[in-house]
Amino acid sequence: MTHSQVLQLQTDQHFLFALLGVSCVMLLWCLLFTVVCYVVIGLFSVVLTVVISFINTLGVIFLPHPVWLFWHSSQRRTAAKALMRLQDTYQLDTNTISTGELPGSSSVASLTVDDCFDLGKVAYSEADYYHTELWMAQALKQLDQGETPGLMDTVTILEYLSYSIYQQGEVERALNFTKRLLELDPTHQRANMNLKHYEYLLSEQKVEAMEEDERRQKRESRGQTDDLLKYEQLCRGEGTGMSEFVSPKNVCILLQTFNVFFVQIYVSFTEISEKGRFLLYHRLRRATVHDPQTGKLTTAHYRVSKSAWLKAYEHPVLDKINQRIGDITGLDVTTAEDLQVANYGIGGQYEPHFDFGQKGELYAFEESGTGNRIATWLFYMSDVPAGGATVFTKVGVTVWPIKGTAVFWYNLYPSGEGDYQTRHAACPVLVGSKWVSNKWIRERGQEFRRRCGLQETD
Ligand SMILES: O=C(O)CCC(=O)C(=O)O
Repeated sequence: MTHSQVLQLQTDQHFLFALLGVSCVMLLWCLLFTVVCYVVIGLFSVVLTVVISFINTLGVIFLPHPVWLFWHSSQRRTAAKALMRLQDTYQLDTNTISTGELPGSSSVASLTVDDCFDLGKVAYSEADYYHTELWMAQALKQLDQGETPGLMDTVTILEYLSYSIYQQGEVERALNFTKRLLELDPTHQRANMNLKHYEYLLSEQKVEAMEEDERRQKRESRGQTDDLLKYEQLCRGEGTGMSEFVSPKNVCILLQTFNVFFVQIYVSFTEISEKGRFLLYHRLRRATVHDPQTGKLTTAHYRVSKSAWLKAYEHPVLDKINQRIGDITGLDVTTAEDLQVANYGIGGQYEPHFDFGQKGELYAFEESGTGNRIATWLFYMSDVPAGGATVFTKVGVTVWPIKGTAVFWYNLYPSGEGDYQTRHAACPVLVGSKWVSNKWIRERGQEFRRRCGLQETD
């Protein structure tokens, strides 16, 4: 080895050592940076908590806790909202829910004071003072009955309770709960301020009795539209039921209500119920709706279920089903959509809607070239212990899901115009799980099977 080669080797070695040294230093810096970030974020959240608590003590009558809401996991919030939806739809009182004695359910799971408080807090975060009051009152009731609270204390519950009552315009009741709070904690700064504020309002408010009445009415209907009120009413079975007409011998039972034509049939495809579920278990995804503005598929709070599509070639039974639907309805099913299987868990629902694409709406059906959804075949693949009916809000009909039955209706008049009497919905499941499948039959292919009428509504 020459002298210059030895020198070169030494230089290379030095270079490698230097590189190693720099890498180690950089690694250490990265580690240090991570630790510092971790500590800074931790400190920041502590400072934020202190600042919020301080702001809270300054607050006069508000309970500005919006930042706490970031601590609520989104799943808890979603579950809490679903529970309140069930509570409204089925007019369940908080005690029934809290004790877990739900209709159709044999297992009893009860809620603790803290659970009730959490539900109230989710409602509070949505400025839903109606449910805040209900759940805080339930938490208080359970405390009064001697339940030991985990994290919550009576003062905090009373504060939320009185504030939500105040927000609903019932100052006198809010005042009474504030007084009760002050008996427990006479130095409570915000409650003392609120007390003065409520007393002041009451001295002025006597003349507002009528306004108060109006507020109460508004609160009771919770700003619901007639359509949604009807939906809830029918979900509770306060309408014309259909199930009592169904006979278990494949007999079609017809009910002609205005222009809507229903048939609930025992088709006894138990095979599809079992195989369909098996085939789809891993394919189910959150169901989507068409955004009428963009024409694109999107998820929506008013449709809560999981669904997937089954192609006819995936199992011989699917072919049989298509044939059978075609035979029963007399319609051409070769242009129909694939079978959509849907599963609704507890609280799962689909609020009132039409299956057909409406005029002026951008809808995906146009792309397929097979026309609008002329008819719907809805197949019940499971029984549902409580809730989960299909309801027709315009004609006031409730169809209870019975495994092995199907319901069929035309969405369009023979003229091709949409029939607005077909507005329908899937009620929230109260207990159990609901499985259905839909076959949407299209206009193309029906030209000689269902001839056009001369009038729009023929
Ligand atoms: O599940 C139901 O009862 C109704 C389903 C429905 O309306 C739909 O998927 O369009």
